[in-house]
Amino acid sequence: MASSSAIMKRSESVIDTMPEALRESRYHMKKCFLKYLEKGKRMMKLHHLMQEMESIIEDKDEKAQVLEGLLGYILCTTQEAAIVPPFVAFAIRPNPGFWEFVKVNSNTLAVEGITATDYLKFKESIVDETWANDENALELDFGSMNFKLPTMSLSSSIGHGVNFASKFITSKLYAQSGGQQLLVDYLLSLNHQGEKIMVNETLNTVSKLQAALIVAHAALSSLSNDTPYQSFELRFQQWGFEKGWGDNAERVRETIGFLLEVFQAPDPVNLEKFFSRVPSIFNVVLFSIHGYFGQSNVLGLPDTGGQVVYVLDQVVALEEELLLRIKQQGLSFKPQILVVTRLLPDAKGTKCNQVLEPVINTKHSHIVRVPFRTEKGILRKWVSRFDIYPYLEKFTQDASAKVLEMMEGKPDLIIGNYTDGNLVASLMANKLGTTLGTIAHALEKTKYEDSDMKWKQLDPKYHFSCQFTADMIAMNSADFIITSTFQEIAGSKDRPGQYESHEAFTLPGLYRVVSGINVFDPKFNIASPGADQTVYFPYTETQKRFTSFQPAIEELLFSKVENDEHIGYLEDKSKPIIFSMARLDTVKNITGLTEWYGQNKRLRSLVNLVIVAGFFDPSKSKDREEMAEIKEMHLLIEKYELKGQIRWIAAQTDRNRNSELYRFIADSKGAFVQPALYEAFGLTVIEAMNCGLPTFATNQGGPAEIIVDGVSGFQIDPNNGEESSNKIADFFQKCKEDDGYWSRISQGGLQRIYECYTWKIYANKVLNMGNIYAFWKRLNKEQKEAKQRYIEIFYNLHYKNLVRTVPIATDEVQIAPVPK
Ligand code: UDP
Ligand code: LCN
Repeated sequence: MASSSAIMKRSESVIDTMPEALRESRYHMKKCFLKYLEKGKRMMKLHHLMQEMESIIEDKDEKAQVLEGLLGYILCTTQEAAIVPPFVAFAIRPNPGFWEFVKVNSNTLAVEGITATDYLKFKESIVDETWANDENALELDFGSMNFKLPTMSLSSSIGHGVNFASKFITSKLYAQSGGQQLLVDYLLSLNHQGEKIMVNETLNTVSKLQAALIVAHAALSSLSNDTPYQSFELRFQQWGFEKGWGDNAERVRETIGFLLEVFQAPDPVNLEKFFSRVPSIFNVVLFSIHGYFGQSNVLGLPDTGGQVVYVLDQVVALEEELLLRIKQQGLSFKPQILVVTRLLPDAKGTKCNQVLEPVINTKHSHIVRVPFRTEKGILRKWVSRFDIYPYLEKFTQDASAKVLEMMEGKPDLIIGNYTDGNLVASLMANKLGTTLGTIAHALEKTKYEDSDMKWKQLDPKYHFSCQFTADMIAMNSADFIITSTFQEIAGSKDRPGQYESHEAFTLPGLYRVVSGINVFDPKFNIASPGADQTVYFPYTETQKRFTSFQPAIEELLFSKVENDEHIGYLEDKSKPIIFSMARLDTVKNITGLTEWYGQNKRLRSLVNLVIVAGFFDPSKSKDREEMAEIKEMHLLIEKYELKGQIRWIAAQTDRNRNSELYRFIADSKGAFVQPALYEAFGLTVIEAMNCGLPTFATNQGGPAEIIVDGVSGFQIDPNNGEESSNKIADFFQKCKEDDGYWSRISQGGLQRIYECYTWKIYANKVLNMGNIYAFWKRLNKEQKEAKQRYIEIFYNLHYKNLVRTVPIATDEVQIAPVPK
């Protein structure tokens, strides 16, 4: 690691410090750069660069000196390098969101700063020299369309766009004469199906509105707080006010107070408070397209994981918050939320072939299913999310027509989920002029190493050319982007964020993105999901426990029978259990956890292992990755002779029973382990924590933000099994020695959840975003329109051609009518 003195010098840029750093150890560096060049053109990641450098310097002290110096620091912050003899071009990331590019001539060690464009050309020339040198190669520069928009500059502001937007809006209201009139005009435009809200044309100027507000505020101070709005509604109407300010005198007075403060002086805090009261959202459309999307029996089916859980819980939370807000606004309108998904005639025992389904635990929300249509009619069968692109444009048209019919008008807010949902949401929002929010859940680009450079190779299987293009379109169309964590946007110290990796990248032969998305864009907002607390509640709440599941859970865990639902058994039932549950994808690393357990005798002596994942017969899987993981699980159980200490249970679909399983494990004073190689967020982590189960979760991705290590759970390194399994063993050892330790961690987890990870917090934040960005969008209308035109050209001239390369699925069987 670099010493602090070296870091202190790093106030300068790399281009300033690198020449000196190379000079400091010129002899070794010359050798080192020659070694980098040895294998010719190629890409090198940080660990390769380090390995080769370390192999060059034989003397231990000298090695330490170099690594501790400035050069060590520069290398530590390097993400990758493109070797194009005689140059080595470095992509350096000193801090989240900050990148520098330099090229070093290996013969002279001369250093030159280069632009992102030039760096990308270096990369391209490794795989496609002609393209790299083509002066007319297509370059995308979405940043060039942000000609008037401000961006943030502090890393600590990333993901808090609403706060920044409020400041900027406030300054804009005061920057130009007539600025405040923009706000008055906005309020005048508010309505619900033609019915005016808040103000009418009587108060159409700042001075008229301000004067009326002052009078109203004074009049309200003589009324008791709980005086209903109806008792002064008439007087308010005479002054030019309409409903929407509040349901009683206190609330109306507060709302008016916030606005008066905003009119009096620039005041972002009161602006934010005021906007949280503005009734501008009643009808919301959510898109979650690829399926299976349903309310039962869908988890465990291909492509169907946490996103479905998230969206269903999201609807319940948004409806609850909308109902509360509408009541508090003194209005009596009914909100409406539609989740639009694909109708799957081949529903495989799910309800995914039903057109309309009320969302459980809501009053006014529905799932609406719209089929995929091709020239041959309705497509019956499931298609993978990677192959979904040919159906989306037609789907958008059909879905839009359905939504307009059901809502009897335009929605106030459209939110997309995942690439397919975000693209459709952006097309529809653009057509209707509706505010657009997008949610990635997981961006595929970072899941596969060099997926951009290797797109040609990967395209037949994954169609990344379509996916990355669709992602760029949606990200740039969105008025706001909701993320679950900071990491999702700008990563961590060592790892770029998922969005950050879209700042500059290249698909050689297709296009070069020189400015894709800026993580400092105020559209980014963190709103972390929660877990349904009527289902996932602490094991201590005995009155609420779903005790009827307990005999079945006893059987699931402890019977010695091996069948389609469980294999393996637990010899010593008195031991605590470490538990994991996930889809059996490679990235979830369930096999990794099984291996760590197999190899760690101490851990094995302390606890049993229970896994819920996949199923047991690889020949029944459609997915190559899953097949390999199933085989690997069987091999590991045999290799480490785990039977007697492991229970492997097939994927479970009943969330109530699953929640009781988490609590059952908590009763055994066990723990939950989430060992993923990378996890975007990790709903299982917060489900377990909500149940009071101490949780060990991967330090790669979202969970590193959820858990404060040693306080609300533990972080483990999925790439260091020995260290991780010992950390788990240490915990159980300590629990034996310290009676209260287990409960302290359990409590710490619960506290963390209640403070940061609940659906109530989420819904409140998202609706505030909807309100603020609706106005923001109006303020930045010209710029938004210019960008949208750029996006439309890209969509029509490029994306559509890419979609044509994706094969269109056909059904072998005759098409049946779609059930009503
Ligand atoms: N899940 C489930 N049964 C299983 C595996 C997972 O019900 O066999 C649920 C789990 O409780 C969680 C979701 O599926 O609600 C998985 O979400 P997560 O964010 O952990 O991962 P994803 O599958 O989205 O990558
Ligand atoms: C997708 C993932 O990969 C998970 O990490 C998230 O928890 C899930 O979606 C819900 O956002």
